[in-house]
Amino acid sequence: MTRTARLGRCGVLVLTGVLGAWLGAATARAEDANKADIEALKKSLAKYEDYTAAVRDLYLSTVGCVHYAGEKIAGAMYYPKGAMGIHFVNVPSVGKPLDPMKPNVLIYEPTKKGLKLVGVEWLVPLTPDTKEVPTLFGQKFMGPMEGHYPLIPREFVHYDLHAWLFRDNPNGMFSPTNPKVTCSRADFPMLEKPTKMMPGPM
Ligand SMILES: [Cu+2]
Repeated sequence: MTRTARLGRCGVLVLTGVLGAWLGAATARAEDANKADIEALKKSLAKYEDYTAAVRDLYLSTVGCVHYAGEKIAGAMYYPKGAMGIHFVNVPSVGKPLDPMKPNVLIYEPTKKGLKLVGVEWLVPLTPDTKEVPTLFGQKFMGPMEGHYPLIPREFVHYDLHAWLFRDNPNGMFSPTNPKVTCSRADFPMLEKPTKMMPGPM
């Protein structure tokens, strides 16, 4: 190897190292920013620990406590075994621009002590104007998929993102189901089939 070639390779290695460190720092900064945003969001939603406050703000119960068996079906979403709980949907906000501080759905788990706020969800309908997959807190939404029948019409093709802000999830904060949440105390448990995926924007 000539001296210049050796120096050149060395230079590339140094450059790669510098770029790597810079990208690493940028990622860490983005993660910190997301963490701060998530903390702010949790604070602003704490009032909904009382579900009647949620109802007054038009987050209305969809009654069924949704859970999944963890089956894998070709062409359908994969939901790890676990529950989503009872969705309280704020219908007027669905289809409006995505607001990280105002999730479209609050999720409650029926417990011995009543309904416990465990998570939130954002819904983005698929429209002819959709150019790309929505993201929030550095997370890509799941979908597009059909509406979650029978509580939501199949025609409601959408993307969604769950965040388990108020209950640890061993599968990660943004996993769609939470194995630590259960519908065993629900009056209306609803075992749902994985939702069918739909074609998205090119
Ligand atoms: Cu959900």
